[in-house]
Amino acid sequence: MPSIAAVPETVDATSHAVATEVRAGLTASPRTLSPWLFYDEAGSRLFEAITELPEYYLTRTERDIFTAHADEILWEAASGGRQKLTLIELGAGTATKTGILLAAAVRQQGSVVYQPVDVSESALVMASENISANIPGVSVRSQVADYTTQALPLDRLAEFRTLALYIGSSIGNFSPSDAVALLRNVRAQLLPGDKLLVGTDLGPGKHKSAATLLAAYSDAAGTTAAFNRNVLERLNRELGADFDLAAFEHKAIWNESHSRIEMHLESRCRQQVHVPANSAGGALRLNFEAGETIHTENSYKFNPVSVERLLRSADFAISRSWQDDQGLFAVTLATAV
Ligand code: AVJ
Repeated sequence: MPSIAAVPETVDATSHAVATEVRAGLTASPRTLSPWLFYDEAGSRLFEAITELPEYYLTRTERDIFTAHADEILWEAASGGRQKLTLIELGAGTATKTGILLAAAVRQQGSVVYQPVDVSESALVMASENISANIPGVSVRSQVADYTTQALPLDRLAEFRTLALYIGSSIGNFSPSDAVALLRNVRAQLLPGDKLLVGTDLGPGKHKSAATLLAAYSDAAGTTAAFNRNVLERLNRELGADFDLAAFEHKAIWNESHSRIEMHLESRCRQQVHVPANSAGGALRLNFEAGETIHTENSYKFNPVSVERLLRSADFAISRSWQDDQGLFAVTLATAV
């Protein structure tokens, strides 16, 4: 999948990837930075804080859907309890919500093998400790890998079907064409009859306003603003750039025609920013106009039709989907065809 920027895995590869990404993105017009750049140590902590904000309904709503329907989801995934499942999770992180599904899998089949995949080894250590300590019957086999570009380290056991989890609205960071490419990569490694569970944030609807959506990305406490600006701090720290953080404003925009929230950093004034020479090339002098933005993230929002279209394009058929009462978030179970 060449269109998806690879997430680097080692320290050296990381700094080179950051340098390359930043050079390409900041000299482009309009200027962009990839969302994976958010997640250094400080950024990962800020994201955890975002998931607990009153305005950021995504994480707790998905957790509530799992709490209400985990047994049903696992039963359906096992084709009415007829199959035994192995769970693999793409971009598992610390796997805080996954425990609810794993506990249901243990109730259903006595024990379960869980394979979390993530680029962050430290997140996987936390996931593994957390799950092993709290849910007897789960055997965790974590794997450090980049699911967007690499083969999934599937540990296939005879007689077991795979249930792949791609939750948390992670798919929302990808453009529609990259999302299809990513899901096709997953599908290519599954067998017909294997299952995929996807968590998607929903666009405005009967109970959900664009204001609710926007507030989740422009919270009153300023945590999302700090998360957004942290990317500049990262470039100062890792590349020796001289971004003045106070000179960039956090902006969240609802882009209706693309059905996505966009995050930008808007230059408050005309200014010049310097990035010293590095492994990716010579020194950069970047001239920002007042009001010019760096586009740092897209977070796509779905509806039942667009989720179905996406999954079908990647050769999955929808089995069933679950939503919260307010129609904020959807969890969709699909079958590899
Ligand atoms: C981790 C991609 C699901 O898009 O809601 C949160 C990231 N950005 N607040 C999202 C994010 C700003 C988040 N995802």
